[in-house]
Amino acid sequence: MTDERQSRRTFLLGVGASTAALVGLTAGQSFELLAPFNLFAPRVKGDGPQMLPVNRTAAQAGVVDLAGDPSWRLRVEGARGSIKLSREDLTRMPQSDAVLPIACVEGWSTTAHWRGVRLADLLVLAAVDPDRDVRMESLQPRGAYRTTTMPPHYAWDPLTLVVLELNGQTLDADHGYPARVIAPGRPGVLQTKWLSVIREEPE
Ligand SMILES: Nc1nc2c(c(=O)[nH]1)N[C@H]1C(S)=C(S)[C@@H](COP(=O)(O)O)O[C@H]1N2
Ligand SMILES: [Mo]
Repeated sequence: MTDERQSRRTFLLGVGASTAALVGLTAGQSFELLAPFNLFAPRVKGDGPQMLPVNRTAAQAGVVDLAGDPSWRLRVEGARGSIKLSREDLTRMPQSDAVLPIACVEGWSTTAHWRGVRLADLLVLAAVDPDRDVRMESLQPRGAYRTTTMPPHYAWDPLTLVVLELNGQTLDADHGYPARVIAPGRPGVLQTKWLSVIREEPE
């Protein structure tokens, strides 16, 4: 690698973009080098808070007050009962990392470093049936993307996270604070932000 390329990559990864770990995780991925030449993309890596484009902001979704409310709880419902977890409860659980893209149909895809609680761990806590679909609901009062239904294959994937941190920082309001989902191999539209309820779908 030439010095010029090396410095460009270092620049792209961002001065405040934390950690040697992130550099290590993304090293060798060609999109880092191609991004600056993709002049016609509506959004490119680096746009938006935490180096990730925003599809719909918290204000546009009408969730600013609910998302910032300290009495927020994530409800996880199984057939036999439900649990409620504060953000602090979630941060005290074992945390996992995943490097996964958001791929939006609007024409951008950006890989990011996600950290949070494995969805599978929450499903176990609420005794969710591993054969059932899982439904995620957002704090967002209306709009096509406020809920998603996730088949068990994705829900129990160890890389599927209820995300609390993005690129080394507390998840930004526009990216889904207090918590959002990220799952491998799902279109961006299904990566629900501002989670409120996760529940086992009835038969
Ligand atoms: N609640 C909610 N979640 C949502 C959306 C939304 O409008 N509302 N947009 C989706 C779409 S289309 C995309 S591409 C991703 C974008 O996530 P980001 O804004 O954090 O990059 O969020 C998804 N999750
Ligand atoms: Mo999207």
